[in-house]
Amino acid sequence: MLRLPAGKHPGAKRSPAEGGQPSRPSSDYLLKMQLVRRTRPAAATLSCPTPEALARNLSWHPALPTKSKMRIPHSHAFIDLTEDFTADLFLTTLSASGASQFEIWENLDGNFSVSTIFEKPQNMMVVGQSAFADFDGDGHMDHLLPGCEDKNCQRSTIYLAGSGTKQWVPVLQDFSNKGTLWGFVPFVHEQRPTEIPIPITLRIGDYNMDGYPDALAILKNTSGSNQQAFLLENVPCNNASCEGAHRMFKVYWELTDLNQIRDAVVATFFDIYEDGILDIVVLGKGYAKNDFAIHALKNNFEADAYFVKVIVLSGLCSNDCPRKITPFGVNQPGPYIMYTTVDANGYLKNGSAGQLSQSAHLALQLPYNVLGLGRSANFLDHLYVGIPRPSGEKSTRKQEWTAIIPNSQLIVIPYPHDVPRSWSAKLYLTPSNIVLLTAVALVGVCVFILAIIGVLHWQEKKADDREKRQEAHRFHFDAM
Ligand SMILES: [Ca+2]
Ligand SMILES: [Ca+2]
Ligand SMILES: [Ca+2]
Repeated sequence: MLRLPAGKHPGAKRSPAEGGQPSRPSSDYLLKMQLVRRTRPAAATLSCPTPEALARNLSWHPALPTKSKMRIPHSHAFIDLTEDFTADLFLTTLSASGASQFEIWENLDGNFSVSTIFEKPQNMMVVGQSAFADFDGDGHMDHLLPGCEDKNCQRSTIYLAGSGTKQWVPVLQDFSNKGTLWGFVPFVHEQRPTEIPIPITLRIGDYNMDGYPDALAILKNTSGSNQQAFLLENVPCNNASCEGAHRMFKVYWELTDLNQIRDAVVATFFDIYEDGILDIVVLGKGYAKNDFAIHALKNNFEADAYFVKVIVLSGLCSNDCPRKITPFGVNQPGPYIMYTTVDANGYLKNGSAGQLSQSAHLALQLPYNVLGLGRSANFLDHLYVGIPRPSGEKSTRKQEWTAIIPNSQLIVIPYPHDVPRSWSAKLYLTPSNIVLLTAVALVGVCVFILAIIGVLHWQEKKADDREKRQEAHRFHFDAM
């Protein structure tokens, strides 16, 4: 486990000046927080070890010798960026000259060592939060960076740095629709304490399950005051500037349901119906002042596309795992998931995702990963899962499963952590009409084959009888 010094922990309290939540939130907000807190202790005392017990096992030690200052607001991540299924550390820091830069600290033999430092795109003035997704569907993690080329975000851009490259390729530059120019909402340090400062953020999810992750972004009308959530679809590149990435984002300007939510502040994906299809949750300003309302939009996308939903648990018990109890635990940060399959045209297809790689500044990542498979109903040939490992441990913690059925949910229990071959995976299938139709078709085919066998058998028996009669007839004739 990585341990950061106290105060630098992602969960540590931050002052509003550092980009944390304001010290005096609105009364509604406070009320909700109190309600949540009140319900917590009862559940916590049942399953968690006492704070004293935890304190006994924890000790602080330096993990990284970085001298760079951290950028505020940061967008650090804990995700595998070196294709070895072990989470590395991605840091957003400031260079000596004060420019925004990115550091990748690779987990090499159990120790974090700096592998790459690279700068932001040259003309980017406002830098948003980095997001990670396998944008081009090659099985390796890519780095998406939204931002603006001027202070007021009149010219917004989303850049992509492909896996292993330091080269920035723009994947979305055109933010105009019917003469109206839209742009990201820049992060403002000094705001009224009633507002929550949120950096420019892309929230990732494959809403149409084609295997290419799409995104949700909040844009504002640069000439007016309207602010809305927009869906950005990942489509093949159709202009010269994004050629290096092969893919680009296309903004859905005319989605009535999303457009109806005025003054959207946060938008993210969530599988509300637990059916593997990602729905959308939008936080918008309510009708009353300083009031927020949560809107949920059902994704009624009904294409014949397939998915696999993977959740990697911590594989821990609250105390020592008593006998016969499966150590489920909760979903842990840092696992990396990759699949290989064959698409409808017979070509090899990959996809990958990291689980819970970011949390601060409302990253609002999914607690699981929904990997779109496109229209191919083929089995997943291989599904690899790797989890982070503690400092000093040299062997990777990675396991492979084969022949995973599409449209299923896989729950991976990595217990014990250091013996990947003992890890277990539970597969849950969602019974749907298609399953019933398949069963009917299967029974129908069986009955049809049985009928053919029956007819053939009957014909053969008839032929046998005829032959026997002829034989007997010939015998009599010969005897004469
Ligand atoms: Ca790695
Ligand atoms: Ca990729
Ligand atoms: Ca997609």
